[in-house]
Amino acid sequence: MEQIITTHKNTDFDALASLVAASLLYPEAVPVLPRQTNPNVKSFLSFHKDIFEFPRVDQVDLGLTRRLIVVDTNAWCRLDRFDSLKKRDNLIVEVWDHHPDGGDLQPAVSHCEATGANITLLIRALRERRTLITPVQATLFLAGLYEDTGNLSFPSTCAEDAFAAGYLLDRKADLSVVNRFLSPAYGLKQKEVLFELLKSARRKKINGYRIGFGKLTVKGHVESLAVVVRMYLDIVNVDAAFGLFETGGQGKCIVIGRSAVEGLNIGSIMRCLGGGGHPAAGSAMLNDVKPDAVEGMITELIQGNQQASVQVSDLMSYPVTCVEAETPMSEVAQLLRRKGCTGLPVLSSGKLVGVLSRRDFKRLHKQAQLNAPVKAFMSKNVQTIGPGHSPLAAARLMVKHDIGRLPVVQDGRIIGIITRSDCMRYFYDLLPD
Ligand SMILES: [Mn+2]
Repeated sequence: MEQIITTHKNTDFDALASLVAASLLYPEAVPVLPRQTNPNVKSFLSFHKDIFEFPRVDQVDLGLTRRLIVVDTNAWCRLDRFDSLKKRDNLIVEVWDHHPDGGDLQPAVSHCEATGANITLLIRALRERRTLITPVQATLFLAGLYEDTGNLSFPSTCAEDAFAAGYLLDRKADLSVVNRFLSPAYGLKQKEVLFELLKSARRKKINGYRIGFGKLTVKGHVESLAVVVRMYLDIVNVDAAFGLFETGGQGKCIVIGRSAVEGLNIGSIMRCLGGGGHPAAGSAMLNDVKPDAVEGMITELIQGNQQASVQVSDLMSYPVTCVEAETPMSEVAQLLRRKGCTGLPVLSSGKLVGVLSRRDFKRLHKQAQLNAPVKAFMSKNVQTIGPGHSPLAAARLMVKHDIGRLPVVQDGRIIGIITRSDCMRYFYDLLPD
């Protein structure tokens, strides 16, 4: 076979959809499926046997292959039995992938972009070429699109994914079929795993994020562990959950991570552990490591993760106008008016002792009180935050204590102040570059 299209092992719907779409774009090429597909894909394929039939990798001759088109992955190790092509020098590799970090395929032709689902990239190409697709194809493509974007809800979803979904519905994609095959494979075995995970559930606070770790030894092969971890995340109500599965006797640890918040990138954590994934979901397989050690590694990665992403120190304002504790209220009122701010930290011999906000002036009843020192009216229960924390941690603290600003303190000194609107601006992506 001169031209071959293939995709990653443990083929999911996005990968299968991309394989089928690529076969429309490259009619001369033969689509080849890895031997392992995930359980939902397996049942979809057996149901649609007459429509989607592909040779498996052990049924094709790679001797004459000169062009390899790879979809939904960028790494040799995720392909099934294509190693013999690795060293062939007249081979042209072409890649369609939406995983943001490059793998080692080093394609001559690359169609890579960070979209929520890979199928979105292929739908764009099919539409440009005005290739019509059948309702059955549209249904498969939509299953892939929904699977990889969590029904368009994962933070990695982009506008084009949603437009592509609209196009597929217009092409008569069947939602009841999509739902039937996407409905998670949650059976008796999965239920047992979930119950055990919940028994061992541990919640930890790491860098302002609530993280759940569930550890379990599983005997033999349990399918759909990712579905279980997703349910575990919802039930224990954390920002991210990790299932650490020791497979009995083989000394292997399977790690599955799911995140419900932006800023905690599961994919980059998993890549550090030798695996891969997306911002919201990923997995890795480690050899000869105990789950406790893996938990330690993940904890450190989440702590380190903050260094690479936006911190409170990037959003805070400085220098900060402060007042001394003895300053009369009349002067503070003038200062607030002049600076146009709604609150000020109060210092006593350089140390933060309180915060005065505009609201506190309501407690002034007599004119004479304007001569009283600010320390009599300030609130002394001061919440502060360190410069290295995440904007999310700052926002949480403000919501919890119903306050609009947090002094940023390092080594006992105020180095800045972060306000609710600083956080809002960040979360709504209005930060200037
Ligand atoms: Mn994908």
